[in-house]
Amino acid sequence: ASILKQTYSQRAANHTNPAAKALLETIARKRSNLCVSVDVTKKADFLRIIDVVGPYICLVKTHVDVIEDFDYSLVEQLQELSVKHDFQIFEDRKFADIGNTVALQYSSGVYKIAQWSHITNAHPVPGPSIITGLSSVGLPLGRGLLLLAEMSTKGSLAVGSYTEEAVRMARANRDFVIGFIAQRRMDGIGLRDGESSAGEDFLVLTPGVGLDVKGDGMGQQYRTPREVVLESGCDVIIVGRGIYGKDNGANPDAVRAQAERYRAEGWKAYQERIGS
Ligand code: S5P
Repeated sequence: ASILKQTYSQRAANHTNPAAKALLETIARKRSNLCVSVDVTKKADFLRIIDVVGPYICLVKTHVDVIEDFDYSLVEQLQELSVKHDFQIFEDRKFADIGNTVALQYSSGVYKIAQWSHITNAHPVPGPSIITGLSSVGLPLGRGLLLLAEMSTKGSLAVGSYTEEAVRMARANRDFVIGFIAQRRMDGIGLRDGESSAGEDFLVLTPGVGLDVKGDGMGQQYRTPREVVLESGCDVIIVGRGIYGKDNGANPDAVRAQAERYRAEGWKAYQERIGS
């Protein structure tokens, strides 16, 4: 059956990359295709929000470099929460440099992202060598990479042949590239004459998801979980401010209620998509 109609469990069984498999299994086990994006600048806010939303999510997306009081104990506490609540971790690093540099940025420095982040992402703009660099670090650790094939922002340049080339780069590196940050399914995009996408199953993780507002005044554009999962065939909804709000998640009951709401909407759209 087309990937669109397969369950997350069926897809997990056919994946060989450990990060893709673990994410799909977590989604199926927790009945949640919700990834929360926790873009706050204080450790205490970060950990409190994750502890509250933990039961409702498959994945936590971080921007670890915005945390002002970062120290490595934060990573350990994040890992403890990921075990307690059974979710995967995605550092949204958006690598974009030459292979040698991204390998250093991924493995080293203050954050040592490859040590703790199951999934990370990269802009395809440097070409295939960015995958070579990142996979030299991440593949031996069982990590997975997402390519930014499209963006949610108004006026994004990641369109047309850029998006097609991103999919071709992924297709040529299926051991490490597990999918895309994009706004729709990428199946069949960029295929040349005689090529087939049979056997491919790229995950599509989609940011720019919100139920109450259409944008943020800084170029972000929001669509609903239903538009993203049912109409556009994406696999995971990424929600940030829609869940933790304007006050860095100060009210845990409000944060929990939003997480439950987005989880329910995302799952309903998926069930409708697979026709169950
Ligand atoms: O195209 C994109 C790609 C990403 S990874 N658009 C995005 O918004 N993102 C990220 O998703 C962005 O960096 C932010 O962390 C999150 C969206 O946050 P929200 O508060 O607008 O839901």
